[in-house]
This record gives sequence, C-alpha cells and structure tokens, in this order.
Amino acid sequence: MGHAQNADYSQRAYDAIERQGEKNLVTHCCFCGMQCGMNIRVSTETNQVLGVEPRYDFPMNGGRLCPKGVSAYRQAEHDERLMHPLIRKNGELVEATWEEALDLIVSKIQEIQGKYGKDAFGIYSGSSMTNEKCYLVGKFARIGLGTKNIDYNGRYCMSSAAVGFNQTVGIDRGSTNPWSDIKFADVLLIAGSNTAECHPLSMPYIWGARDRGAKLIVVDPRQTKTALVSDVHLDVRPGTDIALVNGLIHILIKENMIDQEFVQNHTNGFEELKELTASYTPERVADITGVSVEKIEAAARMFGQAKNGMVMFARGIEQHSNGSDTVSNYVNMCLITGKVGRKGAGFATFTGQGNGQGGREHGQKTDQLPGYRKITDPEARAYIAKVWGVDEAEIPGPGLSAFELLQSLGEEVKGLLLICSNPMVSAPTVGSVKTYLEKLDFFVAMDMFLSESAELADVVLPSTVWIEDTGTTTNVEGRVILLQGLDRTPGQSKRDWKVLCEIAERLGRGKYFQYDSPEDIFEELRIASKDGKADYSGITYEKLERMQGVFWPCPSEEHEGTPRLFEDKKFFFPDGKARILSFEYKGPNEKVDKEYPYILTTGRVVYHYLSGNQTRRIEALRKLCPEPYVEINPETARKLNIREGEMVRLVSRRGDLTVPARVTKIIRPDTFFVPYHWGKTMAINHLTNPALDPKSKIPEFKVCAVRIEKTEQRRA
Ligand SMILES: Nc1nc2c(c(=O)[nH]1)N[C@H]1C(S)=C(S)[C@@H](COP(=O)(O)OP(=O)(O)OC[C@H]3O[C@@H](n4cnc5c(=O)[nH]c(N)nc54)[C@H](O)[C@@H]3O)O[C@H]1N2
Ligand SMILES: Nc1nc2c(c(=O)[nH]1)N[C@H]1C(S)=C(S)[C@@H](COP(=O)(O)OP(=O)(O)OC[C@H]3O[C@@H](n4cnc5c(=O)[nH]c(N)nc54)[C@H](O)[C@@H]3O)O[C@H]1N2
Ligand code: SF4
Ligand SMILES: [Mo]
Repeated sequence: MGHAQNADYSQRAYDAIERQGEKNLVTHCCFCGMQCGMNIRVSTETNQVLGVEPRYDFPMNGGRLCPKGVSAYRQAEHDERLMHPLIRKNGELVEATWEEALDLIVSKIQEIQGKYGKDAFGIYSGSSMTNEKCYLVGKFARIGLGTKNIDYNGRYCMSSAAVGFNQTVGIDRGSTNPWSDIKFADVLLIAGSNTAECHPLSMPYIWGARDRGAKLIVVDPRQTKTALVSDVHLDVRPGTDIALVNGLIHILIKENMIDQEFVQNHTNGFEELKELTASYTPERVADITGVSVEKIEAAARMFGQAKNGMVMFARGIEQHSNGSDTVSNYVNMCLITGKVGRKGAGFATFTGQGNGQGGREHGQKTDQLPGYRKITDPEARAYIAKVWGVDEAEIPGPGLSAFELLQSLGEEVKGLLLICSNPMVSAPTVGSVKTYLEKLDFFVAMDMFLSESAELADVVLPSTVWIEDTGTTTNVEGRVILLQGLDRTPGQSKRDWKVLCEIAERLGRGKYFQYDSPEDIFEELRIASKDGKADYSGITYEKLERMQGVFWPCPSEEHEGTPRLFEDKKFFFPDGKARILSFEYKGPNEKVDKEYPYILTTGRVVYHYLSGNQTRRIEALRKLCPEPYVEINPETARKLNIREGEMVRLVSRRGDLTVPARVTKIIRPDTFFVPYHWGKTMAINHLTNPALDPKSKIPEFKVCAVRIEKTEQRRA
C-alpha cells in the first residue's frame, strides 16, 4: 500500500477513461465493508464484462483497489458460474428448468409447513446482499413464509459490535465518524483488526493521521502488518482483552487522564468502573494478558494524553463468548476520556462484509424489523404491519439465531432456504453442520457458484453476480451508496429478489411482493425505516448518485444525512447519557490445559474472502494463497522440533486439521493462527468452539484450546 499524503480525495476531479466499444458501470466492490468505488468495463456490443478500474471520484478509495477488489470482476464471466437450476435426482444434482425447481420448492414448503407448522421452514441468509435484498428476505420470511426462523451470517460477524454499541450508546452504527475524520486523530488504538489485510484501503487514512504526527497503538496477538508500523504493539494473549482494557482504564484513572466534565454530564456508571478496575493493576493485567507492564503503561499514556483519538476494532475482539462486553469496554476508553463527537474523536468497528452494516438494520436478523426496530416492540410491529399491509398478528416473533438455527435442523426446522452464505465453511464445527443439513427434509440453496453447502442441497438456484444487481449497500462509515447493475442475466441465472417474489406469488402471497425494480423495494424500505433508529426515509437513488452516498440517519429529503454521530453529546437513551458498563475478566469459554496446551485463533488473509467460494475460483488469488497453513512462533517450533513447511496436525476437542507449518515470529509462542477460507478437509472450523456469546450469539471463533502433532501425512 503506498504512503498517501492525504486520504481525502473528494476534491480531485477525475473522469473515468472512455474507451471505444466500452461503457463503464459505476459501482462498488462486492467484498469488504470499505465498499470501494469502481468502474466495471463492459463491452457495448456483447455486454460482456471486460475489466475494472478504481474510481477516483469516490472518496473512500480515491483511485485505489486491493488485490481482491481488482480481481472481483472475474466472477462475472467465470466458467464455473451456475447457469441452470439444479435438482437432486437419484443422489445427483442435475439441470432442471425454473418451472420444475419452483414447483418443487413451493410444494415442499407447503408440505413441511402443513405438517409441522410455519416455523418449520427456515431461512439462513447473508450480508453480501444489497439492502433491497436483505430487506426483502426479512419480509419474505415473515409474511411470504410466515416463519419466525430467519437469521443470517452477520450473526458470526457484526453481532457483538451491535450489542456492545446498543448497550453502551443506544444505537448501532458501526462508526461514529466518517473515515475522512481518521486523519484528525492524535492517537489511534486499533484492536483485533488486521486492517492492512482485511480493510486494506483504510491504510491510507491511518497514514494520513501518521503524517500529522498521530501515534498508533495496535492490540493483536500477532504482529500484523498494521502492528508492524505501530508505536506500541500490545501482543495480547487471545481472549484477554477485557482484562487489558481494565488495566488501561486503571492507569487512565490513576494518572488523572479522565475528562471529568464529559463523564459527569454525559455518562452514567463511571464510579462502578473506577471501583471495578481498581484491582486491575498493571502487574496483574500483564500476568493475565502476557503484555509487559511497560507497554501497557506506555499505551495508556499515549491514549490518555492525546486530545483527539479514535478506538477502532474488529472481529479479533468481537468473536468471543464475551465479545459484546469487550466492545463496550473498548468504547469506555473513549467515553471516560471524552473522545466522542468531534473530528478525529470517536469509535468504530471495521464492518466486515460489503453490506455488513445495512444487512443488520432491515430485518434479516431474527429479532428485528426494518429500520433497526425490535420485533418484540408492539409499536414497531404495528407500524411495519401497516407498511406491509398485513394484520400485526401475522408478523411472527423472534426465532433462532444463526448457529442455533443450524443446530435445530431436522428437529424444529425441517426445511431450509440458504441464500448468500456457505456455513459448511464458515460455521463452527463444520462436521456437525453437515450432519444437521443432512437431517433436513428439504434444502434449497441460492448461489452463483456451487459452494460446499450448496453441494448438499436438494435444489440449487443460480443467482446473478453483484455486477448484475442494482441496489444499495451501507459501508463501514454508515454511508448508504448506490451500485449500478448491468442489464443481463447470463444463462438461466436469475436475480435473488425476483426469485423470492416468484416463490411468494406461487405461495399465494404475491400481492405483498409486487416490485418492478430494486428501486421499488428501496422506496418501500424508506417508509419501513422511517422514524426507526436506522432511518433511511430521506434517501433516494437520485440523492445517492448526486452526493456519493448519504450517511444515515437521514429523516427527510431535505436532510443531508449524518456523517458524524454524537456531535451534540446526546446518546440514544431517555436521559441522553451514555452508559459506562464495567466488566470483570472471566476469560475464554475454553481454557488451555495439559491435553490441549495451545491457543488456536483463526481469521483471514488478504487474498481470500470469507468462505472462499468466490475468491478460490479466481486463479490470480488462488495462486497467491492456495491452502491454509498454521503460524507457529520459532521458539515453539524449536521446542516441538517442527520445521518450516512440515505437515502438522492440529487437534481440538471437536476435530482436527493437517496443515503445513509456517514458522514466524509474528505470532505469540502460546498461540497458533490458521486462516479459515477453505472447506472439507481444509476447514479449520472442524476445530473451533461453538460456544456463543449469550448476548450476541456470536461463536467464539477467536479462541479454542488445541494440541499439535507432527505428521508425515499429507491431507486426504
Ligand atoms: N482479505 C479479506 N478481507 C476481509 C475479509 C476476508 O475474508 N478477507 N472479510 C471481511 C469480513 S466479513 C470481516 S468480518 C472482516 C474481518 O476483519 P478482521 O477482524 O480484521 O480479521 P480477522 O483476521 O478475522 O481478525 C483480526 C485480527 O484479530 C486478531 N486476534 C485474534 N484473537 C484476538 C484477541 O483475542 N484479541 C485481539 N485483540 N486480537 C485478536 C488476529 O490475530 C487478527 O490479526 O474483514 C473483512 N475483510
Ligand atoms: N473460523 C472462523 N470462522 C468464521 C470467521 C472467522 O474469523 N473464523 N468469520 C465469520 C465471519 S465474520 C463471517 S462474515 C462469516 C461469513 O461466512 P459465509 O456467510 O459463509 O461467507 P461467504 O463466503 O461470503 O458466503 C456467501 C456465499 O453466498 C454467495 N453469494 C455472494 N453474493 C451473493 C448474492 O448476492 N446472492 C446469493 N444468492 N449468493 C451470493 C457466495 O458465492 C458464497 O457462497 O464467516 C464466519 N466464520
Ligand atoms: S478494500 Fe475492500 S472494498 Fe476495497 S477493493 Fe479491497 S476488498 Fe474491495
Ligand atoms: Mo464478517
């Protein structure tokens, strides 16, 4: 990543290159929450996708793309794209017509719901879809199928951040500030985020702050590329962040680095925090976290003495059985030092999926209705019932969360529609997930490539790729943006939203699903979100195009949107005050012991995206990173007599995986790291712990106990 002088490119005039015989489709990357702007180059003659160039006019990425971004377009003409519906006949998936496929789906839905009740048909969806599709799938579940059992992959991703923000500041917008604010911070504390690999185009913003003299503190058990350039790297033992933050707060209080005025007037709960953290002395915290006293003190002072600063975090602190509370504790650092509501002062989670933000606002979550409304709130139910034109009693209550939904397959839930997720790679204990899926009476999957999960389905429906889908997403900043779709559906592929509407039609629920375009759906979403926390009612497609996106809340057409939250220091509780909550350190659900003496943590590499079903098919990316591996500290490797490249077997209480060793000093000696982008015999999720955070229901992907064995064996 180049060293940018200035991360704010919005002033720069730039026109897309015009080439003969080509047109440019103005859109955004389908991968991470940065939602970088790109022009897709399309042949005017054949409508084929030819290539891509970054957009200079979109302020987030100003003329840059990361390795995944530059190759994402290669999905469009990929020869492995699904081009026909598939139906399982005599054990094999064979080509079928839409008529056959939809008839079968509808008859199975009716049969299962007739026999076992409405909730026996479930939906498991995903946040790589546009807001329009996420909204529609939530509505389809509730009043198309009448089931309470819908949840989505964001449960594994953004759910702890959501609970943490809601319980502390009363609203869940991933970032309090626009990204252009980052450069005004005097200190950045980045915890559990491999920013350089997972949100690469955030790095120019961090460089922007560094250019102005900002200090950088990174909390990560690994010396990631981001930690490498930090002033202080707190190389924390996985699962101990609550203790670490208590230790930092202890020093901030002891050395009078608290913003008394802010705490007094705009928060509740400080005295309890002071009392609880009193026993978290630097020595005790060093013992728990494995981080030295000197580094803990240096970081606390660096953060406390800076006027402006931001705390930013990601799944490294969130995918834990106490992930929600860890988020709240990190936010406490900003609250007690008054670093909120200004340029360069605030907090953010790095939103994971492209639409990880919007996807958690409009009703894909089982406990939620559009506009970030609670499905149990009578007023919210009455309002949405009116928008949808149904009786309130027709809207079911909350159902099962994502992993619980998988566990219920074959029991409470007998039929499943999987759309935009690949749990056979991404869910914990993938071995048992296979067993659950096989217990289903009927399983239909919608994807553009045959994923490890779709392979097990009774019916597979061919979706379009994102380039062919018009719609909006909401990026890491809370900025709603418009993606233009190409007018084509190769082979027999079909847009997801149309498929849902057609199934609804056949179920006799068509009158609730009359849309001619994604914009029609968005117009309904605007109304459905009105006066909700995530209020999109003032946003139109025209405005999105004109303004390079609009930050929610945006309650009226005249309103310009809300780039920065809490400028008025009002938090979303009746008394307007933020809630400082305090947390005792308990540690991860599974602790190391004699039999399983090492910690395993899992995550990502820059070249692959999530379950890998998209990026593993792109040759350029596959070549750069063809298989998983395990990072082992040289000291540990020496002790165990493991050499670089040798095959080792990692074993947890739930499963095992054989991978080559990568001996590297970037990782702590007590910890191993394995990336999770592969399935079947290459899936690290055979080992991970399905223990859930009781508040957010996120699985503890970031810590489990393992042992390691040398093996001569290659993988099967
Ligand atoms: N290249 C790439 N980019 C992506 C994605 C992708 O798959 N590939 N996925 C997108 C999505 S959906 C997401 S959710 C984000 C994820 O983005 P990140 O959360 O940044 O990615 P991870 O690799 O899961 O984990 C981040 C870091 O957490 C550290 N970590 C592990 N355990 C702990 C702990 O206990 N405490 C602390 N402080 N740190 C810990 C790991 O060492 C790792 O460096 O990335 C998005 N961007
Ligand atoms: N061990 C471990 N496991 C993890 C994590 C971890 O850090 N460690 N991270 C977790 C996180 S943060 C996440 S977000 C999950 C993600 O896990 P998954 O939800 O499995 O991720 P994807 O690979 O994005 O799956 C999306 C699937 O839908 C398809 N798809 C993409 N776009 C569309 C669309 O518009 N329509 C349709 N119909 N299909 C589409 C893709 O081809 C792909 O097969 O993994 C989680 N699992
Ligand atoms: S940083 Fe994220 S949005 Fe930008 S090009 Fe890379 S994957 Fe795409
Ligand atoms: Mo994610």
